[in-house]
Order: sequence, then structure tokens, then C-alpha cells
Amino acid sequence: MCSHLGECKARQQCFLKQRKPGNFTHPGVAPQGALSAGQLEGLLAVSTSFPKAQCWATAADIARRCRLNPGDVLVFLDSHCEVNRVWLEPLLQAISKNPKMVVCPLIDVIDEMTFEYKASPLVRGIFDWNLQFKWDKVFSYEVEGPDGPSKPIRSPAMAGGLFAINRHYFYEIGQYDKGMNFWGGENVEISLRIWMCGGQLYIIPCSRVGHVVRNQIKRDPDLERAVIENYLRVVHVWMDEHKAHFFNRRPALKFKSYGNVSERVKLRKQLKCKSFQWYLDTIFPELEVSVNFW
Ligand SMILES: [Mn+2]
Repeated sequence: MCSHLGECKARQQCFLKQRKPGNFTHPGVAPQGALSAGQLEGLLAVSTSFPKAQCWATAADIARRCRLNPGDVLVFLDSHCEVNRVWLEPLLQAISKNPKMVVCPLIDVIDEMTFEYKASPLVRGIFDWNLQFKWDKVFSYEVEGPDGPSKPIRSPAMAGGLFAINRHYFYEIGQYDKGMNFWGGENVEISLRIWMCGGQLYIIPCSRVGHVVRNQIKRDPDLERAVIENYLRVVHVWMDEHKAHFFNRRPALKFKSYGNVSERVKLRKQLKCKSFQWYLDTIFPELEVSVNFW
């Protein structure tokens, strides 16, 4: 924990220095993540599958190994992440097999005070009728079979901020809704769009990325206003008649403005996306069942 900015910066510098290639304290053991400080190509440096050889590869090298061209895949990571070993390969492998597959690493927890790294259990991403994202248990059939708990987990929604997607596919399905601001709701929007418009969304348990979780987020009225508008854009573009379930819980939002969504409605038509009812029937039936409880 650091009490002021100078101390934070010093601690961060120290943290990065320890993890720089060439500065390994234990020979033969690669650190969990690394920043290369300009020694390696691009911003991204990752440990390869051969930690004993202390071999470091650029993201471009790994892309080639996974039969992808450098630049074919976009990886979004929040700024407060630390990648674990061999985190990128499983994501790229899934996308190289199916370019319409959008994949998330399993997000481990980094304590905001101590930076301690804690492994997360297998989870999938869901949301409730208030569009609040949450983690949910994985069904037993998801972890059965010869692949066991290494099998990709079908996820109704993503947490946002940590995922990999084929770049061409990202543009094809309409990137992000440019009418949204700050953060909140954009993760549900892109999740619905992926599933309803012919894509797939999976969590890849073999890929682990640590993420600093802030326990207390300072209240910000601008952010709160933006989140509500973002939610309304999701509801009005994607939820069809089921938007009633949202407004039953938030009646005050029924007549609130949410900007112009005509471009997004047009996009949904162009992509010939399926209905929200299809999404409920096929991808996330637990939401409809919960209609009177959440
Ligand atoms: Mn974050």
C-alpha cells in the first residue's frame, strides 16, 4: 500500500524492474509477467511455454506460432493487469480455430493493497435484470470429459476490459457503441451482440490474467449518469419486449433520455441478429427463470 503518488511510482518501478527479462532472481524460473522497457518489439512481452530456457517472445512471435498474422487479434486488457505465464497462446489458439470466437482469460485477483496474486475458481459471467454483471458457478457438465477443467467455458457475458477478439470480426460486428461513455453496460452490450449476431463468447481457463480489484470506487455523478444512459442503450437496442423486466425494477428510468440509437438498431438489422428471446432460450435460460426473484 502506498500513501502518496511518489511512493506508488517508486514501488511500481521496483516491481517492474524485478520482472524485466535479464533480472530474474531465480535462474530457470520466469516471472509471472513482464514489461520490456523497449527491449522487445511492441508493448507486449510474454513468457513463452519454455520458462526453463528463459525464453521471451513478442506477441507477434506467438501469433505466428498460432497460425495468425501479427495484428489479426486485438487483446484488450485493463491497465491494472498482470499477465500470468503462457496466457496468450490459449486465447490465440481458440481464435485461430474460429474467428468468431471471442475469448476471455480467467481473471485472477490482485489485492489492491498488497498486490498479492490469488487464483480465482472457474466461473462464468452473467448479469441480472438490472444489467449488473456478476460471476456465477460453472455447470458440472462444463468441466466433465477428458479435458476436465481446462475446457473453454461458455459464458453468457464478459466482465469487460479483458478479452481477445479477431480484429476483422471486431470491426464487422460494430466495435463498441460510440454513444456510450465511461464504463458500465458496454460489457453486456458486446456480450449480447456477440451471441445474438452469430459469434461465441468463452472463458479460457488455461489463460490466466491477474487484475487489481478496487473495493471502493469513489462516487462520481458523471459516471453514474453515464452508466444509466449506457444501460438504457443496451435495453432499447437489444432486449426487445424483455425490456419490461428492466423497467419493472427501475421504473424511474422509463422516460430518461439515452441519446440516438438508430445506428445501433440499424447495425442489429444489418447483421441479422437473433432476438433476445433466442438468447434467453439458448444461451442464458437462467435469467428468464429468475424474472421474479432478482
Ligand atoms: Mn479493471
